[in-house]
This record gives sequence, structure tokens and C-alpha cells, in this order.
Amino acid sequence: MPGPVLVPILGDQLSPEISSLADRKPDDTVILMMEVTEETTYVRHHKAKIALILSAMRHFAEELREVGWTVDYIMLDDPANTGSFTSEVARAVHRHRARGVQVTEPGEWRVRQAMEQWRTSLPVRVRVVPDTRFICPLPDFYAWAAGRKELRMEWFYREMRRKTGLLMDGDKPEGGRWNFDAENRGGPEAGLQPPAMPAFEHDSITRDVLAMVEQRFANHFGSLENFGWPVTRADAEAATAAFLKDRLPLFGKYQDAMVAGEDFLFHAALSPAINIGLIDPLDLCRRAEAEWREGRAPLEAVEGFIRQIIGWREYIRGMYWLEMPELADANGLDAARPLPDFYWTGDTPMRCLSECVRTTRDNAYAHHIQRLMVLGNFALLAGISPQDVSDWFLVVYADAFDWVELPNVAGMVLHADGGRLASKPYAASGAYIDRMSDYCGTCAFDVKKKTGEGACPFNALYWHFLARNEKKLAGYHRLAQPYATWRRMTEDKRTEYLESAETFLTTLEPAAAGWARG
Ligand code: FAD
Ligand code: DLZ
Ligand code: SF4
Repeated sequence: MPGPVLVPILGDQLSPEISSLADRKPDDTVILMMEVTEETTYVRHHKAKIALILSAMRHFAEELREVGWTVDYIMLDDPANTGSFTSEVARAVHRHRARGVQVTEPGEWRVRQAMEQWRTSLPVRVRVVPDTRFICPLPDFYAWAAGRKELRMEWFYREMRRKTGLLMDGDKPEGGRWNFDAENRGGPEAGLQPPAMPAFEHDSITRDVLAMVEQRFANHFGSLENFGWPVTRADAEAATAAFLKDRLPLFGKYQDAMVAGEDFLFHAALSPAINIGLIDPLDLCRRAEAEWREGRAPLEAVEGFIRQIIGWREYIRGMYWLEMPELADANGLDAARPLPDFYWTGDTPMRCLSECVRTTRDNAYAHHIQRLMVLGNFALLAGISPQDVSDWFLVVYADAFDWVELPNVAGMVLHADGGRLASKPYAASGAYIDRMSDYCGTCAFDVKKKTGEGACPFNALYWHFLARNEKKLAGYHRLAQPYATWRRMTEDKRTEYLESAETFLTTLEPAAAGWARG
């Protein structure tokens, strides 16, 4: 009797329709799920991210068993656990006398490299199949990118609209425009009251995982006190339904707003569940579209939301595989300053940064504008090393996987890729943060003051950033105006900005070693 086919399912492949199972039958297949120290510690993930993935993996194993699959589940504290995907797959091939291995391609370059080795290190045939949960298959993305001088999300997004038929009226976009971004810039109006987030009870699986993580990963960043991420398909469905009903209608308008203490506002907070496979992204977009078609949410909100998923998310994933492995070391603006300590401790008088680090620590979450325009913008302006910034973003968010975190950090935020992903760096002074948040009112710094003692550090840093990168950035059409303003300033004014920024930069304490990689 030939042995079964072994199907390893990784911690971000928790979908019943995962491609590795598509042509398998339960009586001829053993599914292998592995909790391994290599994955829990290759960076020192936020405690909540580890808890989310391990609890969701344990629940998914139960879901698979209930419908008849055989699941060999290796727990983290199993004394026989050898600690890595590679060694655990080898052990399982032997244990089950498997006749072959079939696995869905992983999300990360690092794991893909390991999997390529399986072809020679394992004594059986290894088949790696494409991940069909993405809307744009990688070969299609490469074909789209080939020969284009400039890669831009907006053009790719239109292709995805045509391909999926989402918000299309024949071959035209619904509402006559592809993009309603201009309607999505509402600031933090007084009295803005987002609806409460859905809460999920912790069952015994989640309670066990939380206790284990608290004990075993005690010195990792982050708190488990507020742990509320969906860990089952049912939780994820409840989170989706609550978002579509309560928050989607105002998602567009307040997408860019930041309010102290309101950690989720009108955002979906669905990225962790989407990324690990508890929510199908295309199905989510179809349900969002139905909210508009049935008159329950405005077009600008639904278009904005769908653009994030079929546009940004798919574009980012394509760019990751197109640009790796070089992207991991990219440093187009030669930024070398170490990450400041306050990214871990939150201990800074800059209210915007302390508040964004606070929600990151409490929830393993910050919304897009907090990541891009506060945490990311500061790192860009201060010239923090892209590898330090990327490690931080990979550690601290529940939704962080290399394929999505790295292009966002190196491409969208830091411009380390020389402008391959985005048409200009999203650099901004304090005025932007003041317009889009309520942080500045209670900050130790004065956002209106440009230089000297008590001035908002973002103001001088903004000009310092432009001045020190003038050779590389002055030719960018979209930066022509700020460079013209810089050149119109008097020599004294420019010196004042540069000296003020330099003085501030000397106050930054580099982070203690060991927070991200131990
Ligand atoms: P919403 O604002 O409600 O958006 C809806 C969905 O759109 C998200 O759930 C997500 O699936 C998708 N989306 C939106 N923007 C992006 C984007 N730029 N890239 C990919 N998907 C997007 N997202 C991650 O999933 N993992 C990461 O590790 C990650 N790192 C980031 C790092 C930086 C520096 C920046 C600027 C952005 C990063 N993002 C990342 C994108 C985005 O910030 C998060 O997807 C979003 O904040 C998740 O919260 P939400 O579900 O409430 O999103
Ligand atoms: C992020 C993560 C963590 C913390 N732990 C595990 C684990 O123990 N087992 C597992 O299968 N996956 C884990 N993951 C997710 C993996 O890192 C992710 O599936 C790969 O990086 C995919 O490329
Ligand atoms: Fe941030 Fe400057 Fe506003 Fe303070 S004044 S919250 S440092 S933008």
C-alpha cells in the first residue's frame, strides 16, 4: 500500500479552500500543522500575533477534523518537536511513510527558499502549488509589470476592477470615476463616535494559548490584555458582518482621520483574519459592493474599501515577489540612523508618536494613516535604517507578514526602493498630522512653531529630509513645489531649519538591542 500524501498547512494558510487540498481526498491525505519555534521567534513577534496564529491554527485543525480530514498537529511544547518547518516535515514524511508532499506556496521569501530545499532534502516528490486566494496570480502580475517604465497602483487597480467586475457598469466604473479618494479626507470632527468593536469570548483553546504565550514569550513586545482578534471562521464572519453594517458607511470619509483613544475608528480591523485565511478577500469585496448596490453604504466608502484590497493589497503582494530578494536590503536614500528607543517604549513627548506606539502595544494594531503618516513618516524624515524600521513593523502588528509589511515599509514609506512602488515619498510636516488628528492639542510641542525650543520636530525634520535628499528627489514632479519653496527661503531661514533638525536628532536614544531579533 503506498502511503498518503502529506499536506503541510502553514499558519497563514487557514482556509478550507487552500489550493494544497483542492485535489486531495481525506482517505489518502495527512494534513500536517506545526507550531515551531523558528516561526515564533525568527523575529520577536508581538505576543498578540503569536496568540492569534496559534489559536487560529488549533481551531482550524478542529474544523478540518470535523469534516473528515486526518490532521497531525504538532504543539509547540511537544518534547519531540524539532522546531522548524523543514525538520518537522521530514519527520512527518518518515512517520506517515508519505509518498509525496503537496504544499501551497508560502507568503514569505524566507520560507519559499526553505521549501525549495525540500525538493532535494526529502526522499519523496514535493509539489508546491500556487496560492489561489490572491486575485492576481503572480505570473499575471509579472506580465502586467513587464516592459512598463513605471509601476503604479492606480493602473493595476483598474485592471483588477475589470478582471473582477467589482463596481463596474459594463466596461465603465460605477459612478463615472475609478477613484473617490478626494472624498476620503475627513478630519477628526469633534464628537466623532465610532461604533463599538465586536467582542469575542475566549474559549478554552484561546485561554490555553494566551496563558502559554504570556509565560513563554514574556519578554516579547506588546500586551495581551485587550486580545480580541477573531480566531475562528465564525468570529471572522461576525467581525465582517459588524464592519459592513456599522463602519463601512463612514469608512471612506474618516479613512485618514486619527483620534486619540479611538484605536479602530471606522476601519475594518480585518487584515489579520484576511492574511491568515479566515476571510476570503474577494468574497469580502463582493459583500462590500452589495452594501452599496442595496443602498446601505455610499459609493465613495465602498470604492475606497475595495481599492485597498483588490488594489493595494494585491499590488503590494505582486511587488514583493517581483522585487525580492533585493527589496530586503534596499536603501535608496542611504538612511542609517538606528531605530529610536521610543518605538518600543512609547516614551516620547511627541504625542502623535506616543499614542501610535500605545495602540500598537495594546492592540497589535494601528490603522493605515498612523502607520504611514506618523510612525512611517517620522522614520522617513529622521533617516532611520530601512532594515530597523522593517523589523519593527514585522514584529509589532498582528497582520504583519514579510510579503505585505516589507513593500509597505521599504517602498511606500521609506522610498528605499528608489520609487519603484510609489511615485513620491509621503513626507509631511506637523501641519498634516494636526489637520488629520487631535494629537497636537495635548502635545508638549507646538505644531505651529517651526524651529527652536518647543517647535514640533516634524517641521524642521521635513525640510532637513528634503535638503539632504535634494540630489535624489528634486527631479520628482510631485516634489517640485516644496523644493521651489525651499529654494525661495533665505539662507538664514534654511540654516535655522537644518540646525533645529540636527539639534533634535541628537536627542534620539537608539533602541536597546534585542527587541526585534534576539
Ligand atoms: P482598512 O483600513 O479597513 O483597509 C481594508 C483592508 O485593505 C485591510 O484589511 C488590508 O487587507 C487592505 N489594505 C489596506 N491598505 C493596504 C496596504 N497598503 N497594503 C496591503 N493591504 C492593504 N497591512 C498588512 O496586512 N500587514 C502588514 O504587515 C502591513 N504593514 C504595513 C506597514 C506600513 C508602514 C504601512 C504604511 C501599511 C502597512 N499595511 C500592512 C497596510 C495597512 O496599514 C493595513 O492593512 C491596515 O491598517 C489594516 O487594518 P484594517 O484591516 O483596519 O484596514
Ligand atoms: C507567524 C507565525 C508564527 C508566530 N508561528 C507559526 C507557527 O508556529 N506555525 C506556523 O505554521 N506558522 C506560524 N506563523 C506563520 C508563518 O510564519 C507563515 O505561515 C510563514 O511565514 C508563511 O510564509
Ligand atoms: Fe506630533 Fe508635532 Fe503634533 Fe506633537 S505637535 S503631536 S510632535 S505633529
